[in-house]
Amino acid sequence: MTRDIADHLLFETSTETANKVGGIYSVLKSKAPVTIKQYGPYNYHLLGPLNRNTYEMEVDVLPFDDVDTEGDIDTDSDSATPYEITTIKRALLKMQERGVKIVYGKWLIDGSPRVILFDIDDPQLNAQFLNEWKKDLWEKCGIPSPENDFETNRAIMLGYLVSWFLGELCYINKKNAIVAHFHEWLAAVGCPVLRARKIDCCTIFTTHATLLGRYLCAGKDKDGNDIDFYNNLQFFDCDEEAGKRGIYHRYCIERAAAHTCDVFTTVSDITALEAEHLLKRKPDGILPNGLNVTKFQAVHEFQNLHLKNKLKINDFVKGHFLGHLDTIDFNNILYIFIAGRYEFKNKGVDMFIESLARLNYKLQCAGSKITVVAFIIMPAENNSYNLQTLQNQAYVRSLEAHIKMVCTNLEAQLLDYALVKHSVPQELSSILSTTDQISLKKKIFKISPSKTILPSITTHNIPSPNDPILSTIRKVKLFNNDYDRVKIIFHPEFLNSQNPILPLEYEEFVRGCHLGVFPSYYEPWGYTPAECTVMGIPSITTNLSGFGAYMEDLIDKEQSSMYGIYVVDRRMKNGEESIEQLVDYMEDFCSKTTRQRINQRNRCERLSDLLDWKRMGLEYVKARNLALKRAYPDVFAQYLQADDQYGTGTPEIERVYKVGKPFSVPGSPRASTNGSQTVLMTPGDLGTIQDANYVDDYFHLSMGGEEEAESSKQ
Ligand code: U2F
Ligand code: UDP
Ligand code: G6P
Repeated sequence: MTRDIADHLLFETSTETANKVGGIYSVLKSKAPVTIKQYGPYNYHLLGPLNRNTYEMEVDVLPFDDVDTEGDIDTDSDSATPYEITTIKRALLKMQERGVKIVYGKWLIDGSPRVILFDIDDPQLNAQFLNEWKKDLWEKCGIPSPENDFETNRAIMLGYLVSWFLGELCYINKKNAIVAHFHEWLAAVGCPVLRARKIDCCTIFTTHATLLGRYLCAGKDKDGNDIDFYNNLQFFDCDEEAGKRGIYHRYCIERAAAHTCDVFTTVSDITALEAEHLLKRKPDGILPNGLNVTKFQAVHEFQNLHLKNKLKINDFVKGHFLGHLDTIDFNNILYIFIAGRYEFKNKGVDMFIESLARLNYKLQCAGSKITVVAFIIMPAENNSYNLQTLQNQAYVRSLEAHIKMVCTNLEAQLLDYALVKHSVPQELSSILSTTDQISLKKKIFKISPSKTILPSITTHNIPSPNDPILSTIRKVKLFNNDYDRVKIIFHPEFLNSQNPILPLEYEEFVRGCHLGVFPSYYEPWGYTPAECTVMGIPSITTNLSGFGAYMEDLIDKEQSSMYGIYVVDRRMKNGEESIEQLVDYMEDFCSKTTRQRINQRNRCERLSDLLDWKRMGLEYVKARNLALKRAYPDVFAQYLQADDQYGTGTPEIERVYKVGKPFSVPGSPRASTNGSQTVLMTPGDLGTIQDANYVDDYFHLSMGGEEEAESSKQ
């Protein structure tokens, strides 16, 4: 059947549609404005499971029973309800008739994309369909699913509901081609099911990490040693490894999706390499994660925001280190942090703590006057704030309020003194009333805690005696002693402005800090350092993170530290060498003057455009084109011939996308893969979406040793 590929409909499916869980929520939400710009309000929909507790805060619900269910549909685009929307609503109504509960509406985010949320937890629906669908998945696709894996059951429910919907839609809508894009295995059951049912649509599967990769990286081998993941990628017996970890059936879903989709992609080269070995299909290209840069853009204001938020962090530090403030110089203080999900080894927290201990030693030996306060912001099990933290903050806040009150009295008394005596008072006591003196003394006396109690390492009570972060801090003896130049604070919860001790949104906190440190071992992309960059805050990442490798490719090595992008080599160096490099970077950062830090922040913020969806989104456009080309090769070829007036081999469906402003290559960030040639490229040219991905080398990703270096010289 001939469908209109230029006027196609796009459906993106994810468990994080209008449902904040993890990084994919950030991808979909920040990408929405550029996708809507390309598709308009009617051709783009996001699908996902209904979160009954939160959807009302996320979605402006719209009716879908306001269309006729019978008769011809008006294809005139000017009609009250566009053809696309009428066909979608009819498909939803068909499902509703059979008992499926659906929420249709606009996601309350920039771009307002339309969402379709299926109530996959509805007990009645589960009773009616789950077993039937599990049986079907086994019979048609050979994918097993155990009785009580709740997460897999939900994935199956979502996959079958999405397939059902797209099947209905294909039957009702004969005009538009349909592109179905699935994110992560949890949302990807639809891929094999649509293929098995031969539904007339094309599919894309993007994996944001592989299941097995995450498990293997975080785990130990049979002798209790850390697994050397990247050097053994090609040797893992995937079925066996998945089986040992009890995730065989989940792995089957992921692998089936990778093999049955028309276009298979990941978020970075490093994950592409991993997927090739663990899922046994070489991805067709990379869809790197962008950011909605305008959201963060503060133009020249970002420097002021840094200062404003730093002062708020100062307030917290004054409370936290109460009784020890004589050892901290607030003109010589640096705030560094690590943040994200608590994956001790994968996020490189082990390396972070070890390098902090070494930095502490180096700063002490050098007699440095600097105090580095290192924050670890990672959600961990806790029993709320500890008493010391709350008390200290309360003392400082109450003293602050009292001093404000005394100062108001002081103003009047100073005026009287100046008028009467025609001079400046030599002693504060000559203008401070006795009552104020006594009350102030009482306050100060109350808040002089014992010097012998060290400032707490954590802000909360952490019940686990074996918490990996605390155990490692104990091991390296970073106890916040007065003589320590590096202090450490573990905040086992994400931040928000209602926080009683550090009342800042995460974004404000980042702006107030000096350096983000993310020495990840397993990080398919890594939003945290990217967010730092667009806020003009320097960061340290690794070449094992998608973001780090991406930036390493765009900025000359010698210049990247000047831009505040430090990339630790965890790929070719051993652990010890990587830690030393990390320490060197931090030491280098500590030696900077205020002026140098201001300059570095300016340069860093200038890199924002490299991370904007306006640029990154082009890869999504290419992936969709490739999917359409593979599904409808003849239509695509005709289209290409008719439309290729520029001789670029690119049909109009790609060119309709307009990049907001021209991408001009800045001073350092370069547009070549080895520094020798300069070509204008889009992000995915690093591993660009290709029709046939036959090349042996992993795009530009250097995993080889000297041999590779030699060949690149020739
Ligand atoms: C991959 O990340 P994931 O989506 O697998 O990671 P998650 O744990 O699902 O995501 C972390 C997110 O959790 C959010 C927080 C992050 O966006 O905002 N969050 C929260 O705000 N509050 C909570 O209580 C708990 C979580 C991959 F590993 C990354 O490298 C990629 O960047 C990402 C996107 O491609 O996919
Ligand atoms: N983050 C947050 N609050 C915090 C700390 C972190 O919302 O207190 C967010 C941060 O903005 C980023 C995400 O957590 O978007 C971490 O994403 P990343 O891609 O770095 O890693 P993931 O957790 O997805 O593997
Ligand atoms: C921003 C402000 C400056 C301030 C500086 C402090 O740039 O605009 O007024 O001096 O921050 O920088 P620092 O790196 O020392 O926190």
